[in-house]
Amino acid sequence: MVANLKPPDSGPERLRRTTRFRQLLQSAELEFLLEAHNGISARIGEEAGFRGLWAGGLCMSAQYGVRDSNEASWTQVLEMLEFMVDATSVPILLDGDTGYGNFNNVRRLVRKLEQRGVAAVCIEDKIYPKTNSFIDGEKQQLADIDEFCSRIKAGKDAQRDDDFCIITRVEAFIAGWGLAEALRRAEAYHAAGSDGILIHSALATPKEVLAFKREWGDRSPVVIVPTKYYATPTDVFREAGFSIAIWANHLLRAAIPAMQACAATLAREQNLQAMEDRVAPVREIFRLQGASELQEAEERYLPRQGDEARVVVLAASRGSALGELTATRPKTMVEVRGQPLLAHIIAAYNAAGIKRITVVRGYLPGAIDLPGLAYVDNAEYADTGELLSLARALEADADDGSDLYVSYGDVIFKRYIVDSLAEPGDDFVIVADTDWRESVNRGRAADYVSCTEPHSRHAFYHDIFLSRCAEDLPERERHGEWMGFLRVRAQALPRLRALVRELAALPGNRRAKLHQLLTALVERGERVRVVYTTGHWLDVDSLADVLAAGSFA
Ligand code: SPV
Ligand code: MG
Repeated sequence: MVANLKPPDSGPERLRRTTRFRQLLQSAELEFLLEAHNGISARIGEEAGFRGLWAGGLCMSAQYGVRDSNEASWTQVLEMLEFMVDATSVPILLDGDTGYGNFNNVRRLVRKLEQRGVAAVCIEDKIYPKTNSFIDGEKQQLADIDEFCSRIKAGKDAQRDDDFCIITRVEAFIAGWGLAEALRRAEAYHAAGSDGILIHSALATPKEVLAFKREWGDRSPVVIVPTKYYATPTDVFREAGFSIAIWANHLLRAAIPAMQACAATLAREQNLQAMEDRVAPVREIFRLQGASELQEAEERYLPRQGDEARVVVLAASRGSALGELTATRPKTMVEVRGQPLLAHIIAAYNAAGIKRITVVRGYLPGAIDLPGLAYVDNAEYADTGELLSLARALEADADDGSDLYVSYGDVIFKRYIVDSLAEPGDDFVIVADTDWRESVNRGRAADYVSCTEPHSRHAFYHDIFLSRCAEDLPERERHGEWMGFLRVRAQALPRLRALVRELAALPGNRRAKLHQLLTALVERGERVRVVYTTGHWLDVDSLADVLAAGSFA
């Protein structure tokens, strides 16, 4: 709420709030102020089209849960005003009660209000601590005229901005005095420098305020608060020539029955459903707070480098070799040690601090329903390969601001594998298992890698890069088995995207596997860093693998 508005008084196109309040006060039209008592109500009032707001003592006290008898301190009022000013761009007239003391308190108040961007203050001719005008008004004691005039004069002398306004409120009618006393006081306050008179009345008709206005004429602007004479048509005020009418308590009064009904319903029903369509959606709160501006600002100010990495898990295939086990779910949802393979994969990434995970589904997509994941569907999974699944995932998420991990949905692994992928600074990193003969012994298909150097104790000190990755690599060229993990640095993602798009568009590549992508990267001159490791992963291809995984995990 605060930050999504420009500083309201800045820029040549905007007049100061004080100036705009003075214009409202002095305009020939009848203007309106709406009550607001905190940041969000002020925001709502401005959005509705009000060109000024009334920070009323009654409602400001009430929102603190105290009485309108100066129980909230003047600095507590000031604190709330600061939020209201930040939340809005329209001028705010503070109901400053009696000025919270004598002339000295008023001049300090005026200085503080100017500093906080409050456009004007209204002070009433009673004694501190005041009581609300509608509670035993006739018993209320009015201030001595001369003493009250000293508050006005001190306030006017204290203001730095010529347009800051001090409205003086005549409580003569409230306290049971007649028109003559009201006029006598108004005249004295006018002479002391008051910018306008607020004439208050507790009658159900506008009789008193109309009589006052008739006698007062246009000596200075006259403000009214028609709370009690609300049935009066607004044209009556207009024709009488009042300057401003204040709707002094209506936002809070509207909120009270709504809150009471909500509280009673929830207490009774012990269930949220009964209320959901009668309360504002949470996103409406966010909107009023200006949450979107903060998101934009984060884009602008927060460094991108540390952005959280994300993972694409390729899990479209059924895994027919697992037979009955995949009759009702895809391979990635087959359980080992009481949890689907996918849950083990997620846990490994989560343990490395990575939680943005997208799963590409194909076979029985509805069966992959773990919470907290994003999903992309490859409807053509039955006759396409992993390259096409990766292409779908990259199309679905255009974010190139963070590193990307590509992982298979049927490969489980010890958590340190993610860390070893994360460590090198290279654009492309893969992990290769030096124990590749194990795959040969088990007679399963594997993606073999040929690298710039085989694994050895010396190789520990060297950077090793991929030369080629293929299933049919001659034995003498094999240095390891690719385990199915690829990490791509954010800065290299546009290049990966372009290559995947290009390869996926070739009709002959519909069933292409990821090892083809790795080899293509190398052929394009990309350096694919290889990290050698031994074991600690399992490619679940067969029932025997499922059993082995049971003990692995
Ligand atoms: C207020 O809104 O706090 C006012 C107006 O001062 S009234 O409650 O009518 O006194
Ligand atoms: Mg008040």
